Amino acid sequence: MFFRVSIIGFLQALTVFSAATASSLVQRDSSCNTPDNRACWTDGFDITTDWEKEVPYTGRTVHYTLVLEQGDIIGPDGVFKHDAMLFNGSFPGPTITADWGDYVNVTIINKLLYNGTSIHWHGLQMEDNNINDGVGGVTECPIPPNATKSYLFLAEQYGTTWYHSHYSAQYGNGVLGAIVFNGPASANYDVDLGTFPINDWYYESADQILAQVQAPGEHGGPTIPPPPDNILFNGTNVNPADITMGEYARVVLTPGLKYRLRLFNPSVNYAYTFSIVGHNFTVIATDLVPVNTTDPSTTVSSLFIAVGQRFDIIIQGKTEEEIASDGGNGNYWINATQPISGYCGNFYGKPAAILSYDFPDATDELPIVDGLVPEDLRCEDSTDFRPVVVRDVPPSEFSISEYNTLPVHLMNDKKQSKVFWTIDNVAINVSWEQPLLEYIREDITFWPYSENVLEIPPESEWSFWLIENKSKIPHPMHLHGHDFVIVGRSPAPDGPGLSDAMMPVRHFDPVLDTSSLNFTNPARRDVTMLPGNGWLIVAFQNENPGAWLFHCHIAWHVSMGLSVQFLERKNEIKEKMDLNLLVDNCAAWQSYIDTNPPYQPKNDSGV
Ligand SMILES: [Cu+2]
Repeated sequence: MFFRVSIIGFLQALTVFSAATASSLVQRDSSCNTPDNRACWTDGFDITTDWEKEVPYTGRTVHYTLVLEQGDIIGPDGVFKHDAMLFNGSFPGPTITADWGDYVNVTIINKLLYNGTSIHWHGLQMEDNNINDGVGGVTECPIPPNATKSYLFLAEQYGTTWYHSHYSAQYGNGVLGAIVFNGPASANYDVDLGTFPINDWYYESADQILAQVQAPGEHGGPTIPPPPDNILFNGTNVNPADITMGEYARVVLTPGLKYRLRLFNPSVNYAYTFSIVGHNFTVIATDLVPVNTTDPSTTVSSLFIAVGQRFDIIIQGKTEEEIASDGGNGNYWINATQPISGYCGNFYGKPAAILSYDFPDATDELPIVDGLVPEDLRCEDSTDFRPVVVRDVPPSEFSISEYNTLPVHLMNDKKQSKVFWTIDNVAINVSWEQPLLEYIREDITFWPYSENVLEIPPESEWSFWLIENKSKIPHPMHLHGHDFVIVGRSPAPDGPGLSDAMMPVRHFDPVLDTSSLNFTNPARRDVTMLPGNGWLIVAFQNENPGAWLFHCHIAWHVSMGLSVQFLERKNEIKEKMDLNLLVDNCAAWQSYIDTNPPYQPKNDSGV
């Protein structure tokens, strides 16, 4: 269910997206990728294929055009939202769908009134294609108002992900949508229910909230971000103050069938534990990484979903007899509850949607059974999932030094009266006019300290990073251009994190902690939690030339500086991609700001 809105005072965008329909070069056998054989894809390609080595090129390009407009709207719960920014007038924006091995061409038309934009394709590897990563001030200059930019990339991976603005905290105004790349799956299912985003929703604009959060709070500490005004499930929910306004999202199942649901968390701040009353479910992919379902631990009753993460799950629909024996009315609550510490999103209440069965005795009443409160997962995503395509990490290459240790601090700058998050002792602050790739294009090898660039040592095959959190607030860390493997993490605090005493400070101790690290096919994905007062070690292969952000995905935190730029295989960037493609857009951006427009100046890190 997509929520379509009318932008008050502005013309509704024309919906002009179109998907190509030409047949694939790679023909699929009719017995392949059926409900009983989802592991199969095309001749020679299946769930065991390592897409980093082989991709089933289809020779097809799928085209989308997304028009980004701005205005005040009446939101899905009936309440005015200030300065929403939406693709083609909908929240979430249109889902971009392609097959594994297709090329995807997305044209962005910026109709915002006084903001540039840059659109990032979250989780896509962008092999040798850093210039299409869509980060303003890193891989491109922003797209100025009334300008157009086309992004072109390969569906090298398959599964569920999303696209969003990477221009300050702009995606918090609604600048996001889902991406589905069809491919094989590690468990069978009958029906693909499609994407199901669950995210925080605010009546104020992201810019209004960011200004509050950047200002020091009481006693010089950070200002606690405001709680969300609502939590949307697939773009809708009832109004928490008056449930006659808006409507619950409903997922409708036929008894006995198996369903795939593609969960993702496009919040700016809110992380949650997802559960469905009376139902367990099986995880088949963590971000864009298919996971082995033969291990019983992949079937769970609840899942912690950090900001930016995706989980593809299989739900076995109950039989009519099972529904009857549950004593309910065939409707079950879908919950997105919060760890009670309040450290990974401000407390909201009991946001919910409804899973309903379509059968003769079905009613459209609300669920009767409240169900048990799911276990408090303490702001930590599970690292128990094992990728189908095994990637072992050579322990012989592992070492920790000052160079690859990245402390994360909260910093109160009294002179500026602003709070920052630093990583490696710098709060990143990029230049929209001079992205890092422009330095590379011009062969300039020095840049401001505030760019927070870390060069990957060119001789290393694997790159290891220890992130040490010097605050109680956990951070969902996201890497561009790679999936990282999670080599280790400080154990979850014993208590639910209600008091400081339950949040001991844990440093990585090479003598004591090295034995707890996992080098054998560790969990692999593109977002994972850095525990409060704890540490995280991730690793990735040094093989994708470019400038790749590694940042906290809480929109407020990355705006306040919590990001580095990994500069990888610097000397190969110019030979792998045409950096002259930067020039026209940077000239357009420069001439836009030179005209002294009614332009909203940069007031944060820029990313
Ligand atoms: Cu953060």
